[in-house]
Amino acid sequence: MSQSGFVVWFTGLSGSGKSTLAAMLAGEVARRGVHVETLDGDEVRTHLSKGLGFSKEDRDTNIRRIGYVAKLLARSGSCAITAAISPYREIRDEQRRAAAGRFCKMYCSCPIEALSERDAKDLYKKALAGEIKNFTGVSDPYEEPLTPEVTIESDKDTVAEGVDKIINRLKDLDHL
Ligand code: ADX
Repeated sequence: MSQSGFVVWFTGLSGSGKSTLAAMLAGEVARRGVHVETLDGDEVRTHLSKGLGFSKEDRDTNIRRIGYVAKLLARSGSCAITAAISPYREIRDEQRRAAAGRFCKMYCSCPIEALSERDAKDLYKKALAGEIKNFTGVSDPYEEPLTPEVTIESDKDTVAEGVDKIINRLKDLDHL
């Protein structure tokens, strides 16, 4: 097992399982004796990124802040898990470069139809009705990752299967 820290970066649409997987993964990583911190999108927006909206500019600022903190955590030996939509490829790639390669991208892939059906927070319903503007996947872009380390198919994989896939990949990459 490598001694240095690393970033596990989740990306995917709202409701695609990022936060759930991140929380489960954090438990598994901690169980292996590695210090872990999680930067969850919804939570970050209540303090570190309080006041930011969902324009491209604000989203980029949000992602750069998350990436900056994650990089510092990884540098000091932690596993930093992030779970924000992070819809833009260029900014995600910028965060990968900043983490000097110690960066693993997890893509939570889920068809928009499945997300709209589940829609626990009624966000897709409101977005489709035009009540929420610039909603990712409905009226705002989501750029799929081209080379994620792991793709979790959130409408097919169980949470346990998703976490297993991630843990195995992190072991292959010598992070765990
Ligand atoms: S990101 O684009 O900047 O990475 P982030 O993950 O922080 O997004 O926040 C996404 C969460 O904010 C969603 O899960 C949803 O609950 C809420 N939200 C509110 N408005 C929007 C919107 N226009 N687009 C996407 N998510 C939104």
